[in-house]
Amino acid sequence: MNTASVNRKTTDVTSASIRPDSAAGKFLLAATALLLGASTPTSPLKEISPVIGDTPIISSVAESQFQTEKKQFKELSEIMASYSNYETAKQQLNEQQLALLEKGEARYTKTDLWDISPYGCSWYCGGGPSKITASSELSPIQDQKLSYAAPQAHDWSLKTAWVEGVAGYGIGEYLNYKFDKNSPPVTAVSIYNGYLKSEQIWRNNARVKQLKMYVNNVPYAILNLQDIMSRQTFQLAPKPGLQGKDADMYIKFEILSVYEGDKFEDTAISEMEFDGTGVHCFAKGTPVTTPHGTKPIEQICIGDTVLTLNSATNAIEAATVQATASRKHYLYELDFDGIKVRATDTHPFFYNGTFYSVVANNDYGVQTKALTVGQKILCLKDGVVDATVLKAVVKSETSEDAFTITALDRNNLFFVNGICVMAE
Ligand SMILES: [Ca+2]
Repeated sequence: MNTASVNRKTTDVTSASIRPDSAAGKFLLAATALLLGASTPTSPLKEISPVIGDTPIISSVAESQFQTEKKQFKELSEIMASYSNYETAKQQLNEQQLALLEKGEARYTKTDLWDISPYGCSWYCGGGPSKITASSELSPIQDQKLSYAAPQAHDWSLKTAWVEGVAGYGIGEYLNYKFDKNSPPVTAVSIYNGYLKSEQIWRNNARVKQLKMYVNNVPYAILNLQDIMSRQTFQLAPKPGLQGKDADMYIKFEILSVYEGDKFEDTAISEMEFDGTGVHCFAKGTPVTTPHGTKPIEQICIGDTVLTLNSATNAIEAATVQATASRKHYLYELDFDGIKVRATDTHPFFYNGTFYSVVANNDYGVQTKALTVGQKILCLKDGVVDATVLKAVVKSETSEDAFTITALDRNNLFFVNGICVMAE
């Protein structure tokens, strides 16, 4: 039975003057509801569990040590800058200074321990939400100048949080993230649950147990959060990811249930960060290996066939391109024993089951190791899988158009200038 005939029957019921609160009326209404349900079957929403990441250290002792080391690092940077040669400068340092240098700018250019802003080139170079709103916000406490507004859940600081502003635990309240049309696709979200300003504040306020996620107001999934301070990453969609191609896209997170706070009926989220595809690229003109020779990467289109590596069997297999992307980027020139590839600093290169990139990262669901001079990387030589060695890395000073393949129908490794890289 289709919906039209059900609707007609509903009309018949009313015209027959059977009162809906009579026994016959209740039976007919129930039967109609069953028929309506049967004509539009709905499958239960998928539930997603998180991958647990780093746990932030937010004690006052750790913060004081961080600020001391930050000051020492600044002094160290000034010493290093006074030498024209980096390696010569390093020889002047003691063990403690070398350790400090190792941790480097990624750590000590941050404001404080709660600062989780990305270092180097991340998905946010070309992507990210353009506006964040909430159904309600807790009013700022007088004289404290603290804000609990929606953007506090996306300001790269765990010291700030969005807190819902209704009576009770805020069941049904939501955060809504806007992604402009054609913003790079979203594949994952990482959530810091609760108000992480201090352990005490975290315990006193409520944390989220379940979030209902909507894409453009259509229910999409249930996110099951754990009651922990660690980063919780939810894989939302396979590559290439969620994107508003013809219009802006909205991803909404509604509170379904909570872990109660010790002191307050206020539910908080310190941070929600997104990740995705389409922003890690290669320079224009980079040759991609296909079954019929090479093709410049900017000319690669959806439906094209390229050669890929099956990492399980080491076989070379043809695969179809399913998505591509282009952005402006600062690139690094990597010299593989005379073969040059210009790529973004986090783009993964492959060797024997491990990924490497100039800046080690976990942007693709795989942890990459630092790609340093001397590292072997797989390559294709005369149709045979071989290895080459990285001889030099040079950073370019200007931002330029860059391109990549973001999804293939099989395997996730292809070849640029013969060098084996991950599809992203
Ligand atoms: Ca925050």
